[in-house]
Amino acid sequence: MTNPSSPKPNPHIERILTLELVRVTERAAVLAAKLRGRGDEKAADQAAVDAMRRELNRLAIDGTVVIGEGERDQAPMLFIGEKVGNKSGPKVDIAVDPLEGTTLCARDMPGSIAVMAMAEEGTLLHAPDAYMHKIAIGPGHPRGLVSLDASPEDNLNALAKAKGVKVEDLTVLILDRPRHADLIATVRRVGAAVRLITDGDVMGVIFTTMPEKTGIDIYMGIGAAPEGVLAAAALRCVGGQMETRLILDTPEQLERAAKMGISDPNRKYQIEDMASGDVVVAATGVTDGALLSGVRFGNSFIETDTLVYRSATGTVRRISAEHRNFDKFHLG
Ligand code: VTB
Ligand code: MG
Ligand code: MG
Repeated sequence: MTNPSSPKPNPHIERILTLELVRVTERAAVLAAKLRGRGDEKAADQAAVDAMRRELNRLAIDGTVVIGEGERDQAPMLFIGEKVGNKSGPKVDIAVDPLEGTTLCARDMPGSIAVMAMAEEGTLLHAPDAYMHKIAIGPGHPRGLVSLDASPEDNLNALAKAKGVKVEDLTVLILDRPRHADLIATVRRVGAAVRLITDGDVMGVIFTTMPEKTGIDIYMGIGAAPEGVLAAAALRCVGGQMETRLILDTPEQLERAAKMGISDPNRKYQIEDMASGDVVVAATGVTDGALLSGVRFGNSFIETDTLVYRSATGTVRRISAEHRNFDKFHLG
């Protein structure tokens, strides 16, 4: 018999928190967007961090930042290990990138977002601030169709076959970095197209989940590890595939990673190794992008555009909001 006075805790992160997450990324996005195109990455980032922290601390959660702005000494706010929330709710892990694509925002270029994930305690990979090999595709394909251990050529052939198209019809998203020169040349030699982005690979990975809207079939290359976990959490909600491997090549990096619980530096991570539990992810556009519009400042209201993912049900919601109470944004 169940005792009605002591209900079992809900195994899923309470549904109501999904909308709370949206509020958090909306506020961060609005504050960052105020500083779009001003050439000041730091100011925009700081505005987003302040807003996100302020909103997080209002939530009925007992949260711990596991992916944040860095370690306590370098990051005054939203540092790894920082407690957030008003402690009256479930114990959760929090992963944040208050302004993903600071340079995009400072230059008012497409693709910057405010993004966060909230998960059951202990279920998000504590990724060190290091680089990571990443490969990702959207849902609807057999597990292992593409892999970090296969050559780009084999991966592209396998994906083309699975999609019933020619390799020439595929577009690969890659961060525009000198380290990717060989990869880019290989992809083009094999026949696929390459779309380069200057920053913002959380959204870049998410692009693979909606190829009909974004034109992106697969993400490849090396990006930051914290961003990898945020993207993995979103992909997990819709059944996308992603493999990653950390790049830890200095003794300091290895030591740091060990401190964060990473015993095998060469381990290949699947999505479930990065986000294993119940997770909710929200991303709000700061500047315009293929999937999210940037913040619009009108005379009577501010508009935001958010995607919010929930693993428990696989639901993706797009929340377009008109905000009329400007006071809550502390726009100054
Ligand atoms: C990416 C991207 C980020 O860093 O992870 C990238 O998502 C990788 O690092 O927006 P480098 O810039 O050092 O190559 C960003 O571009 C910046 O955080
Ligand atoms: Mg950031
Ligand atoms: Mg970032």
